[in-house]
Amino acid sequence: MDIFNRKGFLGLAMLLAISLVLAACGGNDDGGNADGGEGQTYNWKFVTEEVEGQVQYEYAEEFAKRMNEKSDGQVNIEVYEFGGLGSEVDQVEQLQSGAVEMAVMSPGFTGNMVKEGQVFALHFLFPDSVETTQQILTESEALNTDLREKYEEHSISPLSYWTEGAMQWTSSKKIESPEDFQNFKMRTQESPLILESYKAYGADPTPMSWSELYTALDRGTVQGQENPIFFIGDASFHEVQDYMTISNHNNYVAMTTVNTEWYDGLPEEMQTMVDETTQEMQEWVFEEQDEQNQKFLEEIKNDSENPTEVVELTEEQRQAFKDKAMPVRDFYREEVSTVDGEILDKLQEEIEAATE
Ligand code: 6CS
Repeated sequence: MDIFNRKGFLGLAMLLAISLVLAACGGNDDGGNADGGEGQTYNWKFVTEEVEGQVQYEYAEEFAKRMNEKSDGQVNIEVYEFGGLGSEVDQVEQLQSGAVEMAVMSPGFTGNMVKEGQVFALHFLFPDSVETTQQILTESEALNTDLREKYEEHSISPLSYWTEGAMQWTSSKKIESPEDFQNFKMRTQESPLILESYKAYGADPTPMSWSELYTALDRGTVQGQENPIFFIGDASFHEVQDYMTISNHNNYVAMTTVNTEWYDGLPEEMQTMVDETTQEMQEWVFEEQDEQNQKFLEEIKNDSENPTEVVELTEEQRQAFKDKAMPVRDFYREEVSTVDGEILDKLQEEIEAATE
């Protein structure tokens, strides 16, 4: 499914959709925080960084369905798939301005603003078990209290953090050791620390929106990228790559976010309903990503028209990457963090406690 190859069409669709949304925002809408009386209806916009069928989009649809049912039809959430409202970074701005009330957001697109949020860029920080990672993301005080406060300084409230699965590398040449990354043109998201993590392996990282990635891989503008398996398969990146290294070097973390001022102004019962639904969705999204990641691994392996060699790393090979990745944590503490690495320290303690 390579919808983003049709760039001209996408650009036009983006402009049209942005104008429609902005027009809607200009009206006297019942976006949410009126008095909350009987009969009050709520129409919210929920934007995602993925398209129909992919985990974030399906998450938002399920969230919308549950809120509508619980509120007996009072809450109507319109879900926007990626592309309709601009780039991932445009979407961050739309949430901050209140043009949309809710967004699934990846910390990889907020790193220039919320420095601490770059903690998710650190390789080999979370445990190998995706299930334990999800448990940590759900329960962590470092993330759900301390990091949340950092985001709220920018009008973004992360109500939850969840994994879309372990990330793997796809590439046009075989990647088995940090040496294979020498001068390798790697596509990444925007956060400076993601770039730093790849520079630590010797690679030459380039930030880019995923809407341009298929074409960039196809043309060799970049030689590789990282993502969970479901995303690699659904976006067809494997069609234009020769290898997929099962590196499990990091988990893809997404956040369910709301505009802080809008959320604070919601009637109490609506806020509670949003919070409860967000918590319920943690289990739902774990199952969803797990199912999709397993399904697409089989599809990629069985796609004989577009063969991809799946490279399994030995523990020794993974260790070589870990050795290069560890100094990036000091870089985070000393050069990135505004609180001397306190959030990372606390998170590491929580990870240790969860994996003991
Ligand atoms: O690689 C990316 O940028 C995209 N990957 C995922 C799994 N979700 C959305 C994001 O923009």
